[in-house]
Amino acid sequence: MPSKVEQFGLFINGKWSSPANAKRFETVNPATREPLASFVAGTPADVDRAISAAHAAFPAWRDTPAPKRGTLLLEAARILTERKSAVGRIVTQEMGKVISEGLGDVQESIDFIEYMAGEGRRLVGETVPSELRSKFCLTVRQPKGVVACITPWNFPTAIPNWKIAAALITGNTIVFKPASNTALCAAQVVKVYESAGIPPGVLNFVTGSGSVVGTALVEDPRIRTISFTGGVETGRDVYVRGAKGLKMVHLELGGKNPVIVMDDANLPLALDGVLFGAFGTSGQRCTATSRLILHEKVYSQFLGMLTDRLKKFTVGDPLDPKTGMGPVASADQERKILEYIAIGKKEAKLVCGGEKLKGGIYDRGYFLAPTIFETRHGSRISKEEIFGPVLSVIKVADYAEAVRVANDVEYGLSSSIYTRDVNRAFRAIEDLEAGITYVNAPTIGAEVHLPFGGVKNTGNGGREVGSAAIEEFTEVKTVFVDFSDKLQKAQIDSETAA
Ligand code: UN1
Repeated sequence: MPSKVEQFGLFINGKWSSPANAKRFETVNPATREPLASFVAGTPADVDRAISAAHAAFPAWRDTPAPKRGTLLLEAARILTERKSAVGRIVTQEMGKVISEGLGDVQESIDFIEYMAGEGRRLVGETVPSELRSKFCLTVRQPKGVVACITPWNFPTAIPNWKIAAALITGNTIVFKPASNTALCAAQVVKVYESAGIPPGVLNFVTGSGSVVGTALVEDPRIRTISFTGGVETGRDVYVRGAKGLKMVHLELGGKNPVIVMDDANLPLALDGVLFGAFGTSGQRCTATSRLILHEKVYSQFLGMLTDRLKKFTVGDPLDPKTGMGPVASADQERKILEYIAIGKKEAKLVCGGEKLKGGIYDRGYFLAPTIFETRHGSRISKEEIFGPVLSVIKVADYAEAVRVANDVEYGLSSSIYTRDVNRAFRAIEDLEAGITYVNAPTIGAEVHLPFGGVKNTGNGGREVGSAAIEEFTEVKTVFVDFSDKLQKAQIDSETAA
């Protein structure tokens, strides 16, 4: 039966079109299970056409002055600002995060596009003295060529824009493959750049599965850089495949982010932070607070405060501004999280939640109760990434134990400490093994003009957004200009250059 939802094609070389006899898939509202839009399940041939278009568009885009590329980005930011409420609503409908966060996702996109537009007038290199006379030494930044941006569903406009805006300002052309379950959000991103006047072939959009579209992209020799955000297993596979072609692979993967609440913390402040960090976006942020490491002196008191507040916490329609938490993003997510909850029930003490919600609107969507376990460090739920609204609470005797527990996981993305002791706060900044540390704030909410990324299995050492975005998408060229009109030999003539 033909579906009534809007049918999207692929966006290749400046045109939306559907290949003949294309297989299709639909995205679904996780709060209602209603279909939202239909997309092409791309094939290796589609990927090939997209890469060819990007390849052909590259020389002219590379040679467009960066400030002019910046003007296009500013226009994209302006258009997205105009569309903010409509796109924010689509984010909430397709991904399930509450509407304030859906709008926040779009605002994060706008902020970053504007920031990158300004980079068009910077893209700074280095200028350093030469060891010889009449000689300049400097560096310039050049684009990498055709880049692949492979993005997740949890920040379905922001993370695509983190990659696209940075790749564009630096002069690269792009093939963009979004997560399948938030393809409508991704299509909104593409439409913004289309409306801003992006030249044909500079940004291409291919929907479809990771195993087909993702693999074809990662293995094509014309792609020199891959920027991937997603799960650890897929990330490792992308890295290995990319390595064979000696590609640069940027990875942003999982987290098991701790909040440490010390005995001298402002407890009401910490309570707000832990709730937002653990249950914002239904816990489906790479930066979500999944571990609460509580000092024993405030353990019972704080746990009591947390459970009291959770009784008033509303789970429901994410479009209703009063809702605290929406559904999880998909049936697949619901299944995986429930599996972890079952593990938790065996190895830990359930404090609250721990179930799929039933009755009324809950029966139509993927609604889980916000869940808290008291557990010991070392249990599976305290160490493995769950990516859902599940918080593990771990009791510690002192700061040293808190840091030991915080660091003893395979990930290192975000981290936080609540304390009023300034020395301890700075000590924690040094001690916590993570790419991001917050003091007296939750583990979520990074701003886009600072680098984002993590240590250990969170990635392979790269950072994105902030100034790091420029590193991600450029090659550095070192330039020596000798205006002495004679052969000067570095290392050899330099001793006598005086
Ligand atoms: C993510 O979870 O993958 O810092 C991104 C934050 C957001 C971005 C999260 N600005 O929570």
